[in-house]
Amino acid sequence: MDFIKAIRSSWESKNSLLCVGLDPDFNKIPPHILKMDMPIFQFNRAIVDSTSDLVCAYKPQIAFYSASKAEGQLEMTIDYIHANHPGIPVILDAKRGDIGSTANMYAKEAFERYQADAVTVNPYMGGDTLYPFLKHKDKGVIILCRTSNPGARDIQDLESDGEKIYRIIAAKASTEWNYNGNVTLVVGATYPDELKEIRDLVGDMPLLVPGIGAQGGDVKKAVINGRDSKGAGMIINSSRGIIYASSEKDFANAARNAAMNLRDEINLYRY
Ligand code: OMP
Repeated sequence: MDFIKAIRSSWESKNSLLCVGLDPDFNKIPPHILKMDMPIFQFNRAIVDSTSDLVCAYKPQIAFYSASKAEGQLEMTIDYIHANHPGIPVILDAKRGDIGSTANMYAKEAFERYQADAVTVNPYMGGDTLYPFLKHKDKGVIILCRTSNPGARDIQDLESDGEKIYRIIAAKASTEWNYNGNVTLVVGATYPDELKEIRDLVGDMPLLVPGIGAQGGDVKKAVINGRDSKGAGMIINSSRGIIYASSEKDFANAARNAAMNLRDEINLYRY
């Protein structure tokens, strides 16, 4: 699967910019699922089966698996999505970044072990740490640019030669790092003004936009400021707001309703 092509085709065929984040937490998974074998996989499978027609992508966050020694269930989840819902890209959220030889192993982990279609990476260590990911032409490399958290300003707003760091990252990501056309940027929905600025800087490049739902980002502002020239261009993630819509037996159906509502709300502001 070519990630950028797959995401563009997903936006169109599904009429959805919604990405559901698969961040399974033992404290929030319904009790009847916790009693099963491989509860994380069972939980994810139910969420995926109930939302697959509503999403453009899924995004598992690796710490929710490795913290519970459940990497095997992460592999199973990604295999399951590819086998049963072909065409939906899976973004492995790992926020990797290290010297080249180590980054090669991180790329192998994401793309060979987990068979992810895209991975999130941290550009703090510079271009040479990104090339081991960027060289995989058919894989998406999703670079942190303006993150959704309150402390995003601490470093990303610092200036070099009068230009803010997140603007420098956006400029580099859309030119020298995008030589294979496989780059996407992370921009938090919690910073709608910066979303607009970054959209203006990078043209129609896809943006991964977390921060909707539990982090309180405003859907209307995010879509109006972040949409591309075709009313798409955004992979809008919600994790807790969808997957924990209910902690009872009806959790999968509740997740479906939450996903449908958010997809429809996003679509109100695309054009
Ligand atoms: P919810 O707040 O539950 O929707 O989850 C947000 C998800 O997006 C989590 O998996 C975060 O790790 C991730 N995320 C952010 O929240 N902010 C960012 O700036 C970047 C990410 C990410 O790279 O996905």
